[in-house]
Amino acid sequence: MKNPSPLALIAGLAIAACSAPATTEAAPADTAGLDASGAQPATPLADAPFTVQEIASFDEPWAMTFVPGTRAALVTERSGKLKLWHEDGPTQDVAGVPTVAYGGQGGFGDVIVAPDFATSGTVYLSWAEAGPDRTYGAVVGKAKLVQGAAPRLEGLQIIWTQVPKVVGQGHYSHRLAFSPDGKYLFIGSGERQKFDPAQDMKANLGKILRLHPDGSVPADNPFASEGGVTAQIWSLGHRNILGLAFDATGKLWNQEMGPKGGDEVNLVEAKANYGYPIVSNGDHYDGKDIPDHPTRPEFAAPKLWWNPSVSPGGLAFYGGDLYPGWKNSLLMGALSGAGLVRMAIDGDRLHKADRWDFRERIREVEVRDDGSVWLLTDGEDGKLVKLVPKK
Ligand SMILES: [Ca+2]
Ligand SMILES: [Ca+2]
Repeated sequence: MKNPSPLALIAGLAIAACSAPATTEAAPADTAGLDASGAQPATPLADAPFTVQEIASFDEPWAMTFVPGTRAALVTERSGKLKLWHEDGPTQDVAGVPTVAYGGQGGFGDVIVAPDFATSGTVYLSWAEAGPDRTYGAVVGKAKLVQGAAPRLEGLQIIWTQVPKVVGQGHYSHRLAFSPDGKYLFIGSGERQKFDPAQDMKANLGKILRLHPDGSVPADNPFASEGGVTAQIWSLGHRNILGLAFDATGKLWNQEMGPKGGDEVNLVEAKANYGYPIVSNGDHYDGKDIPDHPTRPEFAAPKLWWNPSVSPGGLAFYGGDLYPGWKNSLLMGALSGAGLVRMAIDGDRLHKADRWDFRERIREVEVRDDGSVWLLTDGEDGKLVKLVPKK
């Protein structure tokens, strides 16, 4: 940093305030100040309220979802396999999966179940697809999961495509989430490491999209009247969205891998522009400055950000009872940050609450309906692990 930023000044004031005589009440956490921005020290696992139980191994696992009504989970492996893991039996390969463009950051992406899974068996998947002339783009498909001795996908149908496909295999995002009412599918679409598409209304890159479950565009989308892929857009100015999660009040949160020092968690609102690449509280990896959010208040600012970066992987809402102190939190994996981050939701605000040092890159976070927390670690020998509360 060449010049002291307004944030550094705020941080200085906050430190000065800390050395003042103690008051009876802790200062409220402020999302515009230190609580929102700076480094978050990690707690050793020995001091965490859980132990970590290793359950299974996968090859470059990327995403998972528990299968309702079973003791099983679907796990995507980036090179193109879909696994059906069973708590009480051997893991199965699921047949009928699409061909994925494995390379760079791409391959198999997210997997979620449809709101009507109990009757339809429908699952949604995202993956990277090759186009002409070395171009690539993410797609989203839906299919029926047939379980049993030879599990398979039936009737796989692509319902959404990144437009345009571009050269390069970075920043697909392709994270998926259904609204709590089950009426809308939200898709995180990365800016494909091309910066400007995040502000281009003729591209659906660097955006969060809102569709009907069949892929059609809801008539009340904020840009519906403009047609084309513009009509899909719910919010814009995003970079590489690697987590989407609804909380108990129906608010949608996203995390995104920022540039250097600019990883963000945002409260996602219709029509909002989150400012990338015009503003970021981080800067480009080559050292080039990106003006910070306070310089352009017309862009929606992150609720929290991390400098140094933690490189987010996965995002889940915690509303369970197994860890009463965690009720109404967001849990986020950290890749370079090698741990698990907990954020406490406070209305429209968010506070950094815990960060545990796993010494492992965490790619995915999932909460089971019994309130247990499960993680996928990243890489060729990725592990499915379960957090077990300490007595
Ligand atoms: Ca998941
Ligand atoms: Ca900046």
